[in-house]
Amino acid sequence: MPDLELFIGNKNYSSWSFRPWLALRQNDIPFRETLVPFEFENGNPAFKTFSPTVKVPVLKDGELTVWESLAIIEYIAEIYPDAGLLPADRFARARVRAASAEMHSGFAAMRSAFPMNFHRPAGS
Ligand SMILES: N[C@@H](CCC(=O)N[C@@H](CS)C(=O)NCC(=O)O)C(=O)O
Repeated sequence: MPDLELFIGNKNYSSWSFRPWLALRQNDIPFRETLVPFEFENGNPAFKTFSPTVKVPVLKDGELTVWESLAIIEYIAEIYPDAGLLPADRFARARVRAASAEMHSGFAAMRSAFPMNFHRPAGS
C-alpha cells in the first residue's frame, strides 16, 4: 500500500508543485501534503532536509524519494494505473509523454512572461 507524502512550495506561484498535487487530488488518491514555503531570498534551507535537488515538488513513498514533477506523475501513474493518468493506448501514451516532455523542458520565454499567479486580478 503506497504511503504518499507530497512536498510542495506554494499553491499560488509554484506551477511545478501544482502539477503532481493536481494529479493526486483530481483522482482522489490518498496523500499527505506538506507545504514548505520557498519564498526566501536564498532559497529555503529546510528544502535540504527532504529534497535532493533543494527544489519542490518532492514525493516520498516510504523510503523512496522521487523528485521532478514529471517523474513524480509517472510514478503515481505506475502505482495507480486505474487512475488513467496516462492513456492505455501505447501510441497515445507516447504522444502524451512527448508533449509533456516538450512543455517540461521548453517554453522558457513563455513561462517567464506568464508566471502562474492564481491571485492576480483578472485583466491585469
Ligand atoms: N524541473 C523541476 C522544477 C522544480 C522547481 O523549479 N521548483 C521551484 C518552485 S516552483 C523551487 O523549488 N524553487 C526553489 C528554489 O529554487 O530555491 C520540476 O519539474 O519539479
